[in-house]
Order: sequence, then structure tokens, then C-alpha cells
Amino acid sequence: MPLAPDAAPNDLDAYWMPFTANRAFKAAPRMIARAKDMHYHAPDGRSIIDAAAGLWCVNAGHNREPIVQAIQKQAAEMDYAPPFQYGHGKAFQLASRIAALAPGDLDNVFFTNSGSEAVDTALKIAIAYHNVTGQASKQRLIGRARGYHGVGFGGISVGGMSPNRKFFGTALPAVDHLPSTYDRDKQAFSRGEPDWGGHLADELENIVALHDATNIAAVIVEPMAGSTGVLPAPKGYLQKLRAICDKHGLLLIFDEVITGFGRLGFAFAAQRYGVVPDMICFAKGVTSGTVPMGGVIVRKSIHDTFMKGPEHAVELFHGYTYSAHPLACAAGLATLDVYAGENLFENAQSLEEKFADAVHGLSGLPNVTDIRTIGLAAAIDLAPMANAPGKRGYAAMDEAFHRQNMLVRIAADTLVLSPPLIINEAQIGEIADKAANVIRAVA
Ligand code: PXG
Repeated sequence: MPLAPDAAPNDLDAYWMPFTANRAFKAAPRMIARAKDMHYHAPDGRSIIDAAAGLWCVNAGHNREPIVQAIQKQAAEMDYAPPFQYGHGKAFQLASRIAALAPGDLDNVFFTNSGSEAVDTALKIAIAYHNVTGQASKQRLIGRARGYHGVGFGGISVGGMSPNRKFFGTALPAVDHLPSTYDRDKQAFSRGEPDWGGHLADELENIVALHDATNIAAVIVEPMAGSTGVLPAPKGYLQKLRAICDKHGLLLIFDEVITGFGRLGFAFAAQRYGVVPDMICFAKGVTSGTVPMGGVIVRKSIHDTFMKGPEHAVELFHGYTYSAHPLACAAGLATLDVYAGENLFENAQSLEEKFADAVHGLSGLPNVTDIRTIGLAAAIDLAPMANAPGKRGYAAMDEAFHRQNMLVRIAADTLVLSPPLIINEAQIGEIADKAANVIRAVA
């Protein structure tokens, strides 16, 4: 297979890679050049199974013809349209389609370009909503330890990952964190939602008691924490959070950047749990990773609260140059068609048990200290090497890519699997076998 011209760089210096060990990468690069369906292809032609859906986003599989064609057609038809004071048809169509997939009265969609922007947007809407309703003191934001909400100042403030926060100063003031829902002693090797931990939602009552509800705007959680290694909400936890938020007039935001668009077998995790939040943040799967896009789905009553004042006046002073970008909207519409036409959310649901069986089958391998599975997401914790946290995980990623022909994500010493939703049973077996080889190789 001839090298694509951009697949063989002769200088790796200039590109400062995000969330990457730059020096280790540049010493032994993991380069990818092409992709199709379940696979990446390295510049040397090696076929590499994608066990990560890129970065939790390529839910429809790679380079799907209808999505590619929709993007090409849109680029030729209208490259860009200003989203402030002007509109184009696909933006409205996509908003309607997303709202139709969302639960309850989450009927209005605000578009962003990433999950980080979606999170900042939701937090700002929450605070602004209380302002508009005459409750300007309701400003505090509540996140959760081990939460990940992107890398904006809002997201790192409510997020609960120490390395993402500690280098970046004070960030937002007036933020509290619920405790993490993960305790290995109580939950190790759980399948799906752990039995233990639902009571941890009650900690929200303590935060309310400390600050008073009149000072709290919103609570933001991932229904399943993805980046910190697949931590599903314990049974009953999200329902309790909803009840406590209702009791005290706090808005509940689900960050579904990872769980949205089928990862847990439903359009949104909110539907898996029968809990209707006030806002849902989405990104990634909305375009199956093809064109950057994110957004927030907002309850109609919240949206309508802003629709007051003179009609010529802007109601929300917020937005991005590339909100509802035509290429992203075209990609999003085509992606939703693929999801529906191929029943991909249902496929994720029907394969959940087989996927769990395959991954939990690795529990006896060396250094495996916990395995968690839910929907088409799994995490395998490996014991860290003495005095070198993250080194075994890094070696595992390298081994997977260079020798097992598999792309995985790692979170420190945890291997994370989140394949495209087009996966079949044979490919689940292949991923589990390769993961087993990786775990043995780094023992
Ligand atoms: N919220 C959640 C729940 C996410 O998972 C973001 C917000 C931010 O999205 P953007 O599009 O701004 O990156 C994310 C992103 C990992 C990993 O290794 C996960 C994400 C990003 C990078 C790595 O699990 N999720």
C-alpha cells in the first residue's frame, strides 16, 4: 500500500500533541493513515482493529459511505454559514432530530464544536437561567470526584481529575464535588451498574446543607464516567440525584459526551436509567467523529424562560463562530440515519452481555485488579509497576498498537475498550483475545 503523502512526516517537532506523552510518541510513533469500518490502517498497510471508536466517537464505524457523501456534498454546496442572526436548513433539521431522540421535554438544542464547549455552555445556561428567573445568587456548581468534563475552565473546575486541574490555577470559584462512586473493595468485577454506592448521591444533601440551595445553580455528572476508566453510576444513584435536585431547585446536567448516541444501548444514558435531566451535553457520536460538533439539549421550560424581552434583542449572549457548521450538520444528519437504519443502539444493547462475558473472561490474567463493563464500554485495571504509575498502561497501549494490531485507550494503568457500535460477536472475541495477549505481554 503506497504511503499517503501526509502519512509519512519527516519532522515530528512542530506538532505539540494533546494529552500525549510527546517525547515517547516521537521516539516510537503510532501513526495511522486510513480507516474503514472497524479498522484503522497504519502507513505500512497494517490493519488495526479499532477497539476505542477513535476516542469514544466513531460509533457508526469509520468512513461510512453515506456520511462521507453527505460531507462532500455539503462542502460543495455551502461551505460555511454564519450562525449568529442567520440560519441554514440542516441546522434546524438536526436540532429537531436530536431533540426527538432525547427524553422528556428536552426539546431545544444549542450547538457547539466540542464536548468541552458543550459543558461550558450548559454551565453558563444554568447560571443564566437562575439570573433570568430572579435568583442571581444561585451560582455554585457541583461536579464529582473522578468526573471528566473536558478542558475548558468550566469543565476542569467541575471535573474531578487532579492532573487536569492542579497545573491550571484556581479556575472557577464556588465549585463543590460529590464523592467518586467507585470503591474497588465494594464493587470489584461488577457487570453493569454496581449494587453498592447508590447512597453516595445523598452527599448532595450535605453540600446543600453547607451552602444552602439559594446559592447552588446546578449539578453535573456523567451517567458513566468514561475518561477515568468506565465507572457506571451505581444502582439508584442517578434517580436519587434527580430527586434531591428537584427538592432543592437545582438543575441536573448529564454530561453524555461519551454515553450519548448509543454507547450504553440507548440514544442517551438518561433513557437507560429513566431519569430526565434538565440538560444533556453531547458531542463525539453526534457526527460519529467525522466533523467536530457538540451541543446541549435543554428542557423546553428552561429555553422558554429566556424567550422574553424585546423580540429584536439577543436572548442568550453565547455562541461560537462554528456553531451548527454546515459540514457538521450534514455529517450529523447522515450519522443519525446510519444509527437508525442499522439499529446500532439496539446492536449495542443486544451485544452488551456478550461483550461483558468476553471482557470479564480476562479476569484471571496477570495484574488484573478489576474489570468493569457496561453497554459497549469496558475497563481493565492493571496493577501499576512499582514506583512507576502509568508505565504498564503505556506499555500495553504500545504493545497493542505495534504488535497486536489493535488501537486502545489507556487511563493510567487501565485499558479502556469502547468499540464502534457496528461491532459483531467475532470482532468482540478478537478484541478480547488481543487484550489477553497485551496483558500477558506487559506482565
Ligand atoms: N465530557 C465528557 C464526559 C467527555 O468524555 C468531554 C466532555 C470533552 O469533549 P471534547 O470534545 O472537548 O474533547 C469529554 C471528552 C479518554 C478521553 O481517554 C475522553 C475524552 C477526551 C479525551 C480522552 O477517555 N472525552
